[in-house]
Amino acid sequence: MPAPKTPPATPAVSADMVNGMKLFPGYLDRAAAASLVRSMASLVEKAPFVTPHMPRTGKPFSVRMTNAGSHGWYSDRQDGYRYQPVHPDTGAPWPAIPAEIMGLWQALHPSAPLPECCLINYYEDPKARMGLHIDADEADFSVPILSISLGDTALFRLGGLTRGCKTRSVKLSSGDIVSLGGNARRIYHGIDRLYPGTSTLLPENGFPAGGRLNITLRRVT
Ligand code: MD3
Ligand code: FE
Repeated sequence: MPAPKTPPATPAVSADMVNGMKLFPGYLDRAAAASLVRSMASLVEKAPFVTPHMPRTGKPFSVRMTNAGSHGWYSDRQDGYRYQPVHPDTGAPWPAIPAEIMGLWQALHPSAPLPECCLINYYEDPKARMGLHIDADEADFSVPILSISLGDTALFRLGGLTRGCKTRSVKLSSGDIVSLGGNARRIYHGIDRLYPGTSTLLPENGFPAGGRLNITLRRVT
């Protein structure tokens, strides 16, 4: 998939929604999105999806996850949220971040240090969701996060810097990319629900029909 070499002068629609959140609706066309799904399918052969669990309570996430890169995010009851260099079940280092994904980072975040984590969230269950949280396990909040949505549309909720802040909702569809820098990097956010049947991107190479993949790229250290 040929990623653009330079950031688009005028992003598809970039609304600077909250300070530092830029949405690029439909940044990936169908062919580019399908290519990413295929590269996720081959990654999952080396690093199968795992179910994270909440610290202390041990409640399972409804979303399954895997990673690429030197630092993979995981959580279990015993040791809680963390980045670790190896897959929790296989003990093998996470696979390298695919070149086409690195290309998207370089196109959209040209002056940022390279990402060390490519976290893949798989919403296979149509009821899968992700509660309101902040991403706080990274050392440097000045580096933006990049998020790529593939498959069924999801309802993304964004709040403010504290849990009690007002929230608003945005739908994220297949091929949409969101960059989260500045204040947006620190906001509460989550996925309230999926809209099953809104995308025909899946099935594709090894993935069953339906569901949603979200890829986030992060600098960890
Ligand atoms: C705002 N993932 O993996 S992507 C996550 O769709 C996560 O799977 C959601 O929240 C998903 O942590 C939302 C958009 C996103 C990603 C990271 C953020 C928004 C963010 C980090 C800080 C602020
Ligand atoms: Fe998050």
